[in-house]
Amino acid sequence: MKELFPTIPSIDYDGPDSNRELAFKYYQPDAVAAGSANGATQKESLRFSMAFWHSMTAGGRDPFGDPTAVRPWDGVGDPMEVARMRMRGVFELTEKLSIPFFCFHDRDIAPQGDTLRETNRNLDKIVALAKDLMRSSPTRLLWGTANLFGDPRFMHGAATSPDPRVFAYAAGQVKKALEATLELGGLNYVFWGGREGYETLLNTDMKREQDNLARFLRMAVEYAKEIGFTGQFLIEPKPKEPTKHQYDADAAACYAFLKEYELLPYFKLNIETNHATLAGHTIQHELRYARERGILGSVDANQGDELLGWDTDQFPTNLYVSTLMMYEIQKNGGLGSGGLNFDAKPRRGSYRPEDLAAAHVAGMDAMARGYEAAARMITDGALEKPLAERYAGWGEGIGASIEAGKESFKSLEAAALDIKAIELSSGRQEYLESVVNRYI
Ligand code: XLS
Ligand code: NI
Ligand code: NI
Repeated sequence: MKELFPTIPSIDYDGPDSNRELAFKYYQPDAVAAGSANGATQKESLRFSMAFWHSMTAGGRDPFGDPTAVRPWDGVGDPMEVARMRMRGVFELTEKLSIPFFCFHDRDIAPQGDTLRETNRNLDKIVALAKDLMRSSPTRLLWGTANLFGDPRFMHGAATSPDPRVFAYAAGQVKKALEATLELGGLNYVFWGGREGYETLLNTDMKREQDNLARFLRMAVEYAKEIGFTGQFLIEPKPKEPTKHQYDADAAACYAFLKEYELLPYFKLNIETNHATLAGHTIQHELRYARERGILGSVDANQGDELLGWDTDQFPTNLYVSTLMMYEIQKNGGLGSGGLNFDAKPRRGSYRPEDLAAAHVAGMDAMARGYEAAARMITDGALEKPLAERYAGWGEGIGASIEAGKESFKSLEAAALDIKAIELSSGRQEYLESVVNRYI
């Protein structure tokens, strides 16, 4: 088959001193990952994924200007032919970059028709092409999802629309997206509630909308069972944008929602870096919160801009952040069926196909380097030892007795009444920050 991206070679490892744009400086797909107990390779441990919507469908449009990206399907008018080229494109690029997975929304990969029936027919054709391409390619599907936010019919929400016809349409769409994900052997299925929220409470029955969202998710669980889809369901928290407030605002809000509606056994979270920062949290906070509750499922790896308050979806290149991310992920025992999906797009000025490849290289190197640093940090117990010391009081005496449930306000008051000064130990924050720096 003719190459779509002839200027992008197969990317190889060139070492940390290399300054070749299209070469890995840290990521060695076939080398054993640092700290791996079972000899897993970096490729198997990092589980990178390419986001179809950013890498294939989007072209760099922003609110002030037209697309800038130069792509092989420019000027090819027929939308189905463009869709076929893009699907071939994602396989070509993931193979050249040693990225084992990709992810898509239903509407990224195939054009809409006049009716859902027609749209589904388009989707079927492209899914068949993807399945065919998989026969001779190592690239696999990390997750599928449905775009329930782009079309004007979703302006007031999808599963949370005040109009039940929209709820029905969204249900039909997710049914089909689940079938497509199953057909392609997808390992997970994602729900990101882009329009599941509100612009103003003046026109919103919040309780009803959340009840309906829970109904919708339950139907998805039931349908998955019916068709034999055993992949992991994931909710992707995000506080706002496009709506003013989204119900899946952050990991804690998702946890409360899943618990309230008894959906916890069926869902984990897909945590995105830029969404964490929009929610006023660090990505480490979101990963930690999710892992401590056993619901850390997957990661959308990107980063925001500290000076811009929206989802800029930049490729993640911050080593400090990647190290702490990888720390949490390794502490979680990896991501299971999840992965590191680059929900990221090159800047508008990085318009060449080579920039798209270079952006992935930069992100993969940052993640690989963070992974290695985190593994060394964990092997040395660099953070664990000071942490254990800080909480040592809970392992003995009154601390152990409190944690064993043997104390009460009365008994504790009796123990406290005659304590004079309490000499606390230092939190040593700056020292610990310097410890992390040493490993990067
Ligand atoms: C948007 C989200 C979206 C999800 C998939 O901000 O990140 O891209 O990952 O619907
Ligand atoms: Ni995302
Ligand atoms: Ni996002």
